[in-house]
Amino acid sequence: MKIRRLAVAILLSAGATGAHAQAAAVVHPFEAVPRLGSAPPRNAMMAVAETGPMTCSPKGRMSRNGTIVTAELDFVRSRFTINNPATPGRDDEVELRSYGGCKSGPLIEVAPGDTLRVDFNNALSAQDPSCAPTPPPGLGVPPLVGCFNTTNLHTHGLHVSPSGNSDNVLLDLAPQTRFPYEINVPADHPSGTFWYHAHRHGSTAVNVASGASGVLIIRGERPYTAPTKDNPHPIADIDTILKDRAGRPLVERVFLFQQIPYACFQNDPNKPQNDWQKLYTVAGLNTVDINNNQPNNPTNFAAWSCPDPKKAGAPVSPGAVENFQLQLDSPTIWDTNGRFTSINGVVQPTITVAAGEIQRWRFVHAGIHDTINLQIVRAQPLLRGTNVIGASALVGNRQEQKADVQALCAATPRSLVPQYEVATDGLTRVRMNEILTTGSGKTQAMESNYLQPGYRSDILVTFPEDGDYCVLDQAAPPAQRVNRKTGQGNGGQGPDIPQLLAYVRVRSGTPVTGNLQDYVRQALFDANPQLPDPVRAGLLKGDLSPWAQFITSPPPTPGSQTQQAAFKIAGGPNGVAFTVNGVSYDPSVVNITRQVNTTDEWVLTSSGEPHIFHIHINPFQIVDVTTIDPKTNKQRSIYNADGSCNELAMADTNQLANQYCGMRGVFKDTMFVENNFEVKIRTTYDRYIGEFVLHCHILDHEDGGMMLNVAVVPDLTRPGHGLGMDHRH
Ligand SMILES: [Cu+2]
Repeated sequence: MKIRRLAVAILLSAGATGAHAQAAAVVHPFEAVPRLGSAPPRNAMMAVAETGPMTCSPKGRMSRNGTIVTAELDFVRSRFTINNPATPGRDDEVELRSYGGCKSGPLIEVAPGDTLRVDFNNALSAQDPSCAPTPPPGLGVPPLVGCFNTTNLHTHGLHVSPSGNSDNVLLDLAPQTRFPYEINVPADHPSGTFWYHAHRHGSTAVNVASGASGVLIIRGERPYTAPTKDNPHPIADIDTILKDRAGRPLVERVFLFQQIPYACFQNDPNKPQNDWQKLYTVAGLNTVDINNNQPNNPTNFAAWSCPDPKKAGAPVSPGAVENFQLQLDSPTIWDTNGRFTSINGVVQPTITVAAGEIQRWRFVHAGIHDTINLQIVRAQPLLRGTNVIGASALVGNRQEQKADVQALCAATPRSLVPQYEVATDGLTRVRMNEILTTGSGKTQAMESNYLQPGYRSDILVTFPEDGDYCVLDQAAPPAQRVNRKTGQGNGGQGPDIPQLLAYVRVRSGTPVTGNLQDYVRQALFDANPQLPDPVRAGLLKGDLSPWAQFITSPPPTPGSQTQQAAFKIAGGPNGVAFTVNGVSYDPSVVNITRQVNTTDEWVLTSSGEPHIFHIHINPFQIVDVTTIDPKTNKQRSIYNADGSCNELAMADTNQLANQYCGMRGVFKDTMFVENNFEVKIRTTYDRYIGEFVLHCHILDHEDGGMMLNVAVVPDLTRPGHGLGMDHRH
């Protein structure tokens, strides 16, 4: 094996000084997401401490008065550092828009029935060149994009009012403005993993790319109760059964995945406004726009760097996200810029777990553009007992780590550690979903936890024995990548090379010798003797339906019309147009009006390249996914009658299983829509009246116009839709 830039080489020369010692990799422990100076917990479940140090104390406090939780959230430009394996020992200084001044927004934790008041303070500067009638060219601002210091707050996945000062993304909160959000989380709200992020049209991508996101947990303690005639499916929280045999809640870890495309610029010190046009790369300054199509310019595809300001001989800005076109608006920029996905603000953190311990990991994909194919893999041993994974010590940028990651973290049916998914997009599943190897022979394929921007996934994970493990972002199959030079290709299904997201060191504990799935199911069974026998026995079969709030969507309301969301990047008068159903976003137009407390079927499609459907306020059930059957040239379901994937789904697979497998019947709020596939969903516009949006969750697409306004009204058949008059006329 070629060992280049491998930390083992450095470790073997331990004791060396000077350059070697400087280049030695640094171990970065897993950090918990930041917490605000905290409120006393409302219930015992909330007292579960997350493991891991917390190095940043965000500005602001969280307080509780009965069921009213108040969180101060400051949106500020602040300086901090992000570790970068390409320059081990010298962290990158960044200056980003963030919540509370930390790398990730603070954890907000409430219970069903709470009122969440967010005392939101947009502390960004009112001097905002991106908001000028003609923004400076260095900001690379296309039509519909700009006003990066204007913002708002979205509670992604919550079933709450979209209006007024609740989850209202039609607001523009100007810089230097305070705004009192009040979000009433109904008492019958599902518990689960949700998140919050900036969502003002035009600045969403820049804000979220800067790190303006945080985790929002709704923690429930409603125990299982038997069904009654009046209440055939009482609400119960999965939190109440995720315990160990001693009755203690499972240790949980929150993973906020961020993909911050910061770059360091050589700004002219004599200019009052920075120009954000000359970006440092390892191949020199990139002074051209990547979209200006100069494929022969090597700096277009070179990893970005942040030179040591003391040695650069020219100004070096802190890492920033300011130039929309150069930093965000390219289908391959995340593959080429060399930046790493961070977890709670840390690149390649090290997690330590005991063998046999079952933990609950809550994944939140808060990146703006790129898929994470999350796999957990047993690391290959190396060099007579020495193991770079054990040393948490890969150095170099992503391209430079490629060979080592491929060798050390090779995913095979034997090395893959299963993930037992209990909730998708925060919503407890009817059945536990085992993410593992599927099929056999020619159709054998390894699954991953396919995290698209906006997705959440709660898994139970356990490590069978001592050793070292990799948390990987697995590469997409070649046919499903974008060509990094031309930007052409199917795309959207993952990185071009695998990336190591985190190290896991498994030490001590009790090894698991038998089948892991049986072990996890048996552990839940053993931990919950209070349950009635048949319910408890269901745990041995992976049946989570007593704790799943949504089992099946009602059928479409008689007379309802099938709705559609068809995503397409089309040619337009100003170049490209980002469209849904043929139109780009117009804030003054309501595109779709539906009636409250009715159910519709929707058909979701993408053409040209994949997009990601997200609709606010109400979750939806995935009823079916179809694709063209080459034999008949007609759309046909990719699912067998039992919900497993048929040969149509497996047809284009040789490494990663089709990500739609395991999704039939699942409730979600964000859904990948692959070109050449049709996704059928059902949704009920439950309870809440008002205007909200659907959009592509590739956030530069959203800013570019891939969004529609949806209004839910009392009665479609009455004057003014039951509101007496139509205020738009
Ligand atoms: Cu899109």
